[in-house]
Amino acid sequence: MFKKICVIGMGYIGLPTASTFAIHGVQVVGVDVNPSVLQALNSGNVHIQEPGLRALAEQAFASGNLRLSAEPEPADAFIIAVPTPAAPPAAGGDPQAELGAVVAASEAILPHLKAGDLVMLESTCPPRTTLDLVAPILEHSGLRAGTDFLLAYSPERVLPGRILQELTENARVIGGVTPASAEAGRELYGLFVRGEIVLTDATTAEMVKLMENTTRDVSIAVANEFARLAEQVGVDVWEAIALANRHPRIHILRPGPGVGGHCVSVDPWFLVQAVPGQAELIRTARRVNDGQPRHAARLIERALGGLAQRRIAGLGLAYKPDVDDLRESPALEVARLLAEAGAAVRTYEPYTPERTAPGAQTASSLEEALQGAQAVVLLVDHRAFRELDPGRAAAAMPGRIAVDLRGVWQPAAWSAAGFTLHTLGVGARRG
Ligand code: SAJ
Repeated sequence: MFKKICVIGMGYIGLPTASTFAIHGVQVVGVDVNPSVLQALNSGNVHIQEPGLRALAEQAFASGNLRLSAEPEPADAFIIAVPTPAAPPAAGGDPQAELGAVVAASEAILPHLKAGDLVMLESTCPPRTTLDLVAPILEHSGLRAGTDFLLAYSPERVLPGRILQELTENARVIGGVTPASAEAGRELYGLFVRGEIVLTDATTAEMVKLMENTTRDVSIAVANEFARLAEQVGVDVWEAIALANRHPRIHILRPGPGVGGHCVSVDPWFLVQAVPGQAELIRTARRVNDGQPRHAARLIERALGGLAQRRIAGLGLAYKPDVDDLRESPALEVARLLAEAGAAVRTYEPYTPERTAPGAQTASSLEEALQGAQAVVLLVDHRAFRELDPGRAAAAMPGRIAVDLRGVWQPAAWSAAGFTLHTLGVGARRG
């Protein structure tokens, strides 16, 4: 039934999805409104760093099944995989979902929609978006959603760094505006998904996605709050978490400088906005995690006895280890806060060495970042930084202060190299 599909949005989700369908024999038109994305892909440059993606995209183009276009065209199915960021409204207040790209994609599909087609929304959206926003736009065609054409929501749940594997192996939830819509979605994704495919209604599927990322955000918030408390009461939170996690039903996540990325730090706001005044726990957790970069900056300030004129090497800027993605990165925010307070900050991000935080300088190697530094701060626990030999740091920098915001550096090794190590979540033991 699905001989030809259009995938709208050639980003982190759209490109892997389009390529995977293509190598499974489906004719795919990959659509993006950004000419530079199309240009890059057409000249063989995959603009997203993700293990295996370049090879997959090359295979998809070589198969002849994947081609690119600035606009959708008639197809059996349309998949919408466009960004849905959140931003505070002009008047201020909590961030709100920006659904302009979903509206634009739906409007672009409209002229090509015909009876029997399937439209599948994958972008993370506030509850009821499929029913209340996408369906009415598509019904301008004169066709009825769920009867004349099929409409469903299926959240992507892949973890950056493991996208290709999780795309095929994860369980997939498909919520239709009618059962027939969900069934059509099962047929579509069944072409390559090996995980279980579970059917529900569209709004439940939207909630499922938001609940997953919100649960993660709230869990990280409580870990961050434990870290702040531990610092005050004189406990090592990492030891305490390890011990608590020996309880068979407890799994406390890791504290850190905050929550970043375009998902976990954004999606909870879609639930907060859904029913004003109802989601106070979720809202507070967001505020705790958003306050964590400032908490980390204060920790660094205490370690250095001030920030003005202090020379600081910041290791890593990505939103989490071993990815190149800087979106909503708390590391970036910590570096920005340090620079704003007058410190001379030099950062080194091995995946994107040309990038740095506002007010900071960029280093193109670890040694260059450490040169002249009074303190070295672990912002992101990329593998190379986790395994950093303190002796190498001692040889490259004059200062002997180290700050670990990720709880991965071994105090004994740093102390043996002459450093005083300050770790987030570790209070001075008393009595
Ligand atoms: N983080 C902590 N402590 C932890 C775990 C994570 O501070 O114990 C921080 C990370 O450093 C990072 C942020 O949280 O800044 C988010 O990282 P993550 O690994 O939790 O999640 P993402 O954003 O890379 O991917 C999430 C995943 N969702 C869940 O695990 C519930 C993924 O499955 C989703 O597909 C993805 O969001 C998405 O696209 O929504």
